[in-house]
Amino acid sequence: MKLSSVVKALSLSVAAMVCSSAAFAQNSNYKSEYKLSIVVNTQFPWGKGAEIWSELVKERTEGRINIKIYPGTSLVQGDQTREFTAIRQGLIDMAVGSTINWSPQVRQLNIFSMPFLMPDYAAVDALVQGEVGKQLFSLIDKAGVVPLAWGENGYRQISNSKQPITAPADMKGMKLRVVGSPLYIDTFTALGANPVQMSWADAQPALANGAVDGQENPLSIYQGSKLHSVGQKYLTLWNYVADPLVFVVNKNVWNSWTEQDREIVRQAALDAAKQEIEIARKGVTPEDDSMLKEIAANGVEITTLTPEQHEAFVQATKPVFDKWKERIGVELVDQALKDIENRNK
Ligand code: X2X
Repeated sequence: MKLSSVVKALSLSVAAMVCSSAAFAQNSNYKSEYKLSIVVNTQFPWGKGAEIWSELVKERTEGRINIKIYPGTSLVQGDQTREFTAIRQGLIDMAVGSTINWSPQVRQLNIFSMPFLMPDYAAVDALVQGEVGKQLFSLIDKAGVVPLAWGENGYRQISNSKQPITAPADMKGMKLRVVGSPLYIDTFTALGANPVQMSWADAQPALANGAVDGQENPLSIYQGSKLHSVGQKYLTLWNYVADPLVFVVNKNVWNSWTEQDREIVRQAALDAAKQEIEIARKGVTPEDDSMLKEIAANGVEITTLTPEQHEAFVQATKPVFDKWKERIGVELVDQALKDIENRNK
């Protein structure tokens, strides 16, 4: 063997050793299981989205990435407002989370909770798929969490155990459970109600024992949680806000994966989110009102607002909209308004 070939053979085998040890290091960085957090369980569209994502990832990575779902935000003892911080810190590896629950840490996510900003699904789509969605993803990323896809919890409708709501006056003094952003306290205070912030875990017993009179949530959550059985007999469809979901991964976990696996996880999130949105929109529209029919069949009185009644709620919450426009960022909200205006063009 010539010296040059010996050197070549030697360097090739050294290169091979370096490569395989790098591959080994990479694989040994992989955890045997990744913890994925969600608020509700896998019977809900939200949870189904997480389940589809997990299954696609397992299948497409041939088991290299194994996801275990933790419903009930159990990794933060049910306190969903601490979920984002726990993802950032690595206590949670992955999540499909609501923009509402993460808005204490990323205040711009409050944009979806601006009262009566988004009149229809086309408006929601225009925001998440457009410039606003892009900016929000960049803010989530800057906060240390890798965002991959937009899903949907849905339009949040109001229910209560006292009486039909057709005007703000009907809500006077009503004790209503709201989610963990102060924007909701402002909105319901402006409407004359008495809002109390609590986690979803605490809300269900509070509804059952009458500590609170009502709540607001998408119909899939209302129905899946059987809220008619805890006295929530009056339901008003007012489409005042909708909360998108975000499919995310902790940044260190993300960086520990090979580029190929990152691409698989991202594509799986996009595919799962698309399916999840379809599931979330089933049965709750005038074209397909099967879930509304099921709810009515349980003896629930469903109220749909006339345009005039709707306008009274918009006017009553206008000062809240203006106050939060400043807090969220005038530019971002103006971008949203522009995109909504142009949504059907
Ligand atoms: O707590 C709620 O109301 C829920 C389940 O919709 C969210 O996590 C935002």
